[in-house]
Amino acid sequence: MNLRDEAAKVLLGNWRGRSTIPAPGLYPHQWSWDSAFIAAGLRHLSPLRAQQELESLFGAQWSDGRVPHIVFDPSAPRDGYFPGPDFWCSARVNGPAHADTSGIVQPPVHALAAWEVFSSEPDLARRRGFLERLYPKLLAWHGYLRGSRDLGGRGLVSIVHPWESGMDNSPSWDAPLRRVEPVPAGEFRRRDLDHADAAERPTDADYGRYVRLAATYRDHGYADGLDVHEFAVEDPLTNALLAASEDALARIAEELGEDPRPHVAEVSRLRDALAQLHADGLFHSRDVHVGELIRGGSVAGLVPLVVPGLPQAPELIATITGPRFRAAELGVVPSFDLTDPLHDASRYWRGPAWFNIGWLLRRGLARHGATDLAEVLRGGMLSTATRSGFREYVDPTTGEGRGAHHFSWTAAVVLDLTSA
Ligand code: 9WN
Repeated sequence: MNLRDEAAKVLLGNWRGRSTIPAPGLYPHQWSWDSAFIAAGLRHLSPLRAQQELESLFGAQWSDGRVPHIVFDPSAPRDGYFPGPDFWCSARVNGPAHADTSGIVQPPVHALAAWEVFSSEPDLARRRGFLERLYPKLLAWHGYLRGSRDLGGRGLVSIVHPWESGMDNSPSWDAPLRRVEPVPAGEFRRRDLDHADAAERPTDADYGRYVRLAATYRDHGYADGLDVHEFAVEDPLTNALLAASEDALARIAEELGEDPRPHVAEVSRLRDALAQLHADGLFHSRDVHVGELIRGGSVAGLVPLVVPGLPQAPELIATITGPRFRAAELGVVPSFDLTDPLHDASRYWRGPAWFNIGWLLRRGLARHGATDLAEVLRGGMLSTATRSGFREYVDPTTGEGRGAHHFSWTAAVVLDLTSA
């Protein structure tokens, strides 16, 4: 079987009728940012399914505009994933009546995916009113982030849980998490370790902190405010993806005969606001409670490359090829600085390379004229995905597969990179 057929097999196998699970076993529901990456790959197999993927996610949008990080599949066992629907749903006030969802969010990459999905089959999308229906929902989603999550008051979105970053276990969260009292390991049952190696997943103490933060948010009815959120961090990846998605919204608005100018202005505003997070050749998160940057080498700090017209792009390109990330040599990008003692090549977001991030960086590099390096990453990701067999993440120096098998966004990225 060739690579594209194998990738297609993964995506078709993980399709659940209206959406795609990230991977069998470990992740049996629909995840928010996974669905965006999946849709960008699925459009090459079935433009209709790609549209449905985003439509089903936004079908579970809350009345306050938030798009939940998990939409639970009612046909999957209720206790198959922890924290499941029984944990999240007891206190929802704005959640949809027809679906069980979590109450936190994930990075806003959806408008970008929606534009890609539309562009691959515009006639079908126009016939189905795909963008007409999605555009107001995307506006409400971005409106929630801008309106309820500018916790630092500096024009940047704050995430309120490490899971909201999509990079749950990044060393960037170590300092703000240290202030959080973990829920003792005996008071909940992790299900992830039934499916994955403990050495490749977060520790029990960190899991206890994740549970504490989520339970506190839930117990406040998912209201936002610095008094509720013990963890409040301005994350460069979230804000950069919001800017890239606003750029996509400008195109979507044009297609629909709406005014694109507010979106163009928003890209420029976010680009300026992001500069507050820039230092030492990349962007950093900022701990809102402490008022300081969390210095360190997370790959999240390179993702602003996706922002059009980013003035710091040459510095980011120097950093991605330098000793901290060695992207030109490795063909993939580690999730954390290779020279930092905290780098761990196997554990989750503390070092391994991930395909969704590589996909974003490749686009960003091409956008800023680094086409040779973009091509190196394309080749590196394709050969690593083949060798590792569509794993969730890989050791960045050996390419050895880690985490879940048959991982959907890995397959989606392969399909997209082989269709370019
Ligand atoms: C918590 C589904 C998700 C991804 C995240 C990744 C991991 C969940 C977990 O899996 O997070 O949301 O249980 O660890 O970190 O990026 O969306 O693939």
